Amino acid sequence: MVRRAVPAALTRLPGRFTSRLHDERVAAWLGMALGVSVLSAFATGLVSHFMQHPPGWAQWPSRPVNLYRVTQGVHVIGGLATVPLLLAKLWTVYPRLWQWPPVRSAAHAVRRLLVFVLVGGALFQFVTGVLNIGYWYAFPFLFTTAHYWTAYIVAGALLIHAADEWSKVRRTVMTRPQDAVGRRAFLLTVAGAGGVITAVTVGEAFSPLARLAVLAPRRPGTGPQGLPVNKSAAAAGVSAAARDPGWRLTVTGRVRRDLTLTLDGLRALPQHPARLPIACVEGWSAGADWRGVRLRDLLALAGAGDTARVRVESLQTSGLYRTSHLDPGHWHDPLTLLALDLNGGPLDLDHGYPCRLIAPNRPGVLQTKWVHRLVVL
Ligand code: HEM
Ligand SMILES: Nc1nc2c(c(=O)[nH]1)N[C@H]1C(S)=C(S)[C@@H](COP(=O)(O)O)O[C@H]1N2
Ligand SMILES: [Mo]
Repeated sequence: MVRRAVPAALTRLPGRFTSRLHDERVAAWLGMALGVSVLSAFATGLVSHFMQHPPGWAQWPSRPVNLYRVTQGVHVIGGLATVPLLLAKLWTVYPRLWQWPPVRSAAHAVRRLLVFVLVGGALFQFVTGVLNIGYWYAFPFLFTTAHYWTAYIVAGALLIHAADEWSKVRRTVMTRPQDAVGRRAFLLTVAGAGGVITAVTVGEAFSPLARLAVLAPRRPGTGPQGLPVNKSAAAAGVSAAARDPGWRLTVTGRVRRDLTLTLDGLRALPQHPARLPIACVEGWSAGADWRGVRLRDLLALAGAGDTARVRVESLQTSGLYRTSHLDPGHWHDPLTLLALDLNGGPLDLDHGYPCRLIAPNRPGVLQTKWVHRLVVL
């Protein structure tokens, strides 16, 4: 059988829209690129979710040290770079919104509904994601919960949509276009816009490009001790309690002996260095030199069981991130510290003075600051 090239006129979307870029071929290329980037957002998003909410039967490894830094950087920076693709795709296909008659059959109705779910869900993910990293909590629902559940809807609708359109995609990408309507220039412009967004944000995670990161809300190298701060001591309401000379660290729960240590007492224990990043869920990250007491040394002193989990509690009395949990794999890691020093000096109040948790391969939200109690579970 001879494969016939499809005449350009047939591949164009119907309607009174004059630009010849409202075209099946453009839609197919953009769709493929979007498919890859949305599915990688889905995968990296799930990593972030299950790191913060371990399912019980699986523990997240503490190595490689920078894994979460990379997956979340890909999620957020890749997501931002995808915005021009999404807008271009919607512009390319929007004439179809006005197709007439709006519904031709039951199957057609289901198809259209699926596309509405896909478009609505994708816009929702991008808009909430961007507002969240911009610290603009304009929505009345909890960002993570809504963003998490919508992700399944988008991923599911995307897979069905891709299967449904696959024959068109194959036809258009495997034939040579007969006309020249500037598709290539259009697609290159869209890709270029994604590239520019990447260039001006990637420095929030990749320090050598920090100075270029003009669009990033947080940048490595800025902030006290050269490290950005998300929540300051004042905002967390802990300034007085953290500076109080009466501050003690207690280790309690399922231990053989409770420990109570002063700051000098903690400093008298063996101190170890660790080069580890803060890798915020919002995509920015920065490496730093920490120094402090290994968590496993403290827990051994208290006589905690090897397979115990540990709850790390902050002086902060309210807020989502006042506590975090450590699995055995994480607290046994020699790089997991109760840090007292950062980049060569005592921790700044905003970085968690008198002491804070720092552990490898872990989201920033779990690196609890202003620690005052460890509870062995
Ligand atoms: C510009 C685009 C996007 C940005 C800026 C963005 C941003 C974020 C941020 C900041 C988080 C961390 C939330 C937290 O743990 O506090 C997150 C988590 C997540 N994202 Fe996105 N996102 C985007 C697009 C997407 C897309 C397209 C999908 C999937 C189709 C997706 C799926 C997820 C999932 C599943 C999580 C985990 C939520 C959880 O921890 O429960 N995201 N995203
Ligand atoms: N007690 C407490 N610890 C916390 C937070 C918080 O709000 N309260 N914020 C977390 C978040 S979101 C991040 S990204 C890191 C940032 O640490 P840094 O300010 O030292 O860079 O601290 C984490 N530790
Ligand atoms: Mo964070």
